Amino acid sequence: MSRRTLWGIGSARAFRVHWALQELGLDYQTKPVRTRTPAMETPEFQLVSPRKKIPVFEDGGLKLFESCAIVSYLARTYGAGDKQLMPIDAAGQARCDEWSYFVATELDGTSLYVIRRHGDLSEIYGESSVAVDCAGEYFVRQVAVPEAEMADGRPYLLGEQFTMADIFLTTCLTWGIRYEQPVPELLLAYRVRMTERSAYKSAFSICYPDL
Ligand SMILES: N[C@@H](CCC(=O)N[C@@H](CS)C(=O)NCC(=O)O)C(=O)O
Repeated sequence: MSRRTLWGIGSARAFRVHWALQELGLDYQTKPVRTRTPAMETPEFQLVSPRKKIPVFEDGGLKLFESCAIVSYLARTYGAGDKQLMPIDAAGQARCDEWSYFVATELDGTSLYVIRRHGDLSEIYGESSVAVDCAGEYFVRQVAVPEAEMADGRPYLLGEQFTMADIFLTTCLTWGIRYEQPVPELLLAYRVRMTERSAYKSAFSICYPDL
């Protein structure tokens, strides 16, 4: 049995961790807990995740929440040889963090999750078409930032190297498409390239077994 366990399937945040694990070639076991299902109510899950959120990742005695922090941990702990999810130099790592935080805060937290909270989850968080519309407008403005960065034709967000920032950006682009947000052509093509990676496909089949 692996020392690593990932709790969570069927969500973009959980998918980030599955994808990172696959990119790094790490073995792990998956606990197929989906959000807002009875699997979240079991004593077993509530012991692991009192905040009732996925993903949760366990590595031996270490337990981590927050998809981006988990992926960052994996990158820093297990990146080696040709399996790296961030640059090895300090400046490159700072740039990678910069883009990762940008995507996590500006695209995920401030745009897409606001649309979700006050749209699909309005029964819990309150219905607000104003919040949904404003968050959509904000998404359009913010997604233009990585579009401008990649206008020089670079294959990845940081340039020539695939990093965890690509994992975060790709998951937010997929989410944006699902929410019928206007994603720029350049980023649509980039997203298709990312989804062709074999690690992406392996992660997808684990995280979305019904699709
Ligand atoms: N910022 C967290 C968000 C975690 C999160 O909200 N997960 C959702 C599924 S994508 C969840 O478990 N929601 C259950 C709930 O809020 O009740 C992360 O990136 O891991």
